[in-house]
Amino acid sequence: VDRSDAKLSMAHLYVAFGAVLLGGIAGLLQTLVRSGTIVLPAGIGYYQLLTAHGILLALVFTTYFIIGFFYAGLSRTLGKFYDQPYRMAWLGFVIMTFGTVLTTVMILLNEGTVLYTFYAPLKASPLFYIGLTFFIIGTWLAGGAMCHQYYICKKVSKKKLSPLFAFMAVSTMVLWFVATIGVAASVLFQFIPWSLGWVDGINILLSRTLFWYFGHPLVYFWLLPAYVCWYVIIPEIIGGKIFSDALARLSFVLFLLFSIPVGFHHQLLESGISPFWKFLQVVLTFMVIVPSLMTAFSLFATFEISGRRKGASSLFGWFKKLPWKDARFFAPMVGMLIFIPAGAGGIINASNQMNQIVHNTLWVTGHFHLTVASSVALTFFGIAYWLIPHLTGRVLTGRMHQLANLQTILWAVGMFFMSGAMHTVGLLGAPRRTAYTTYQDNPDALGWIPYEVTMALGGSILFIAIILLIVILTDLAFFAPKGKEDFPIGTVADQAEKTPVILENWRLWLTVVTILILVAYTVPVVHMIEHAPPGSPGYKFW
Ligand code: HAS
Repeated sequence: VDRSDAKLSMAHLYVAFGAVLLGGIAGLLQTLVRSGTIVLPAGIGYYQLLTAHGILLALVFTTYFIIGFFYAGLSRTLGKFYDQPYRMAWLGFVIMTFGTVLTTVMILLNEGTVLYTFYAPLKASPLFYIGLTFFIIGTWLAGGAMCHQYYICKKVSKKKLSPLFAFMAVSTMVLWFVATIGVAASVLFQFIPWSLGWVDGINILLSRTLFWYFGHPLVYFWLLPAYVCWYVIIPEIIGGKIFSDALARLSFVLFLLFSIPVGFHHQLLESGISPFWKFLQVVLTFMVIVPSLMTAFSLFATFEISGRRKGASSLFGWFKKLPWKDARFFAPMVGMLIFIPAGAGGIINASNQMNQIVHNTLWVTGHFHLTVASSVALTFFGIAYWLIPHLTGRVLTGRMHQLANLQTILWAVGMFFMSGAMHTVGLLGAPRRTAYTTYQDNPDALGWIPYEVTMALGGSILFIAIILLIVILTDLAFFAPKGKEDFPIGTVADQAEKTPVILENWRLWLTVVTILILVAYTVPVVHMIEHAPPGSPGYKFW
């Protein structure tokens, strides 16, 4: 990666891992409060910590990491950034960071205690929403910079297909553009005027719908960069080949098409949306499972083929040929393994009848700690172990491989206790997003406490893992021996079929996604606007 592009990428990674540390502290405290282990000093509230934890980890860490990783990967596969996109990228960084600081300060001042979903009628200071607006504008500039770079390079090279990494990064950012339209509309036209007192009500159902129009593709915005690593980088690390370029691209196209018109699966218990539209979006949710199954198939194929090339002959002999001691492989691999039960949990959530049992319970919190906080986070850590030394001109030594593997094990063990207890106690009815309470010593609620203590135990192990992570990454950025760490990019297997050019036809895919969104959302949204009950608190449009 070019040196100036490396600086750009590193700036994002510093903010990302700074957010991990702060968000991790908030997470540890909140799990101790929830189990009744400690009482917070100085008037700090449980929900304030929960908001900080959610925003710093689910939004700030992920977004900065993804953008930093993509800049580095684009520089590696397309070449040094041209001047204009480069300047746009830095401007995006400044605007995003201004928004992040503003929103975080509001949360710390207890002026933005509205959780990461900022559901109305919870109301924050206008500055909280203005900070979020700057954050989103900054990400649009980042996405714009990547698309611009991609466009110029494609024009210069005159090739119909771009490198797989670049295609995947651009598809992820296109997904982000389409998804953020919903949240931007809600923040600009509903929350800011309402929090400034310009209007005295807000259409709650519409605001939640616009949030989930964004909120579900948001989870694939987190997942797809992990898939970039699994598809493009892992094959090179294990000494194998990418199973199929066409299959990988098709799975990204399917994510673009099906991840947006499915937000209602977060609102299955929300009144005011007709069962027909919920049904339609549940069907589309089952469509968005397909590209993950394709990914699982492709990964197993890559592992098996490479293992057999190395001499494995028995049915599962290839398993032993994988480089288990290599931290660049081990962390993402543990993430992949965790994604098997995590994905199964998602399918349970998406099934209408089962959703009635798990919705708003700690089960859902358990689900997203396995998906985003394990499969995705571990993959991002695995990337950071080679990306940071690559960008700072240092090397990942054997000792650091061992420490990084210990970090992965600690993370998996902590998450086993925390997420396992969350899933179980969720099925026993424990609600999510609740501070410590025994509900006046209700026997059911008293029965939840041992699980909450187990969650706190898992949370404490995870916190130790975060400290270890920060130690490793600080070493890799500033103290590790100087040298050249590789940026692994896989090559496609010789027997893979030729990639059809149609897979990179953006006009076509954007038209299809627009149609799907219009079909899934137009009628219910019009209904929400027309039938907002007059006079109910908070039910005034805009
Ligand atoms: Fe989810 C709620 C449905 C995936 C994140 N989800 C959430 C929330 C978050 C979240 C944050 O339908 C809570 C939001 C809130 O605050 O309220 N989710 C799904 C479905 C999937 C899914 C169907 N979720 C994710 C991912 C996330 C994420 C990914 C983050 C990154 N989710 C739901 C629903 C709700 C929900 C409902 C609402 C619940 C409610 O009522 O509130 C699917 O995409 C999952 C498909 C995945 C698979 C797994 C494929 C496995 C692979 C690994 C292969 C492993 C290999 C290794 C090859 C089918 C690819 C083998 C190697 C060897 C050596 C053996």
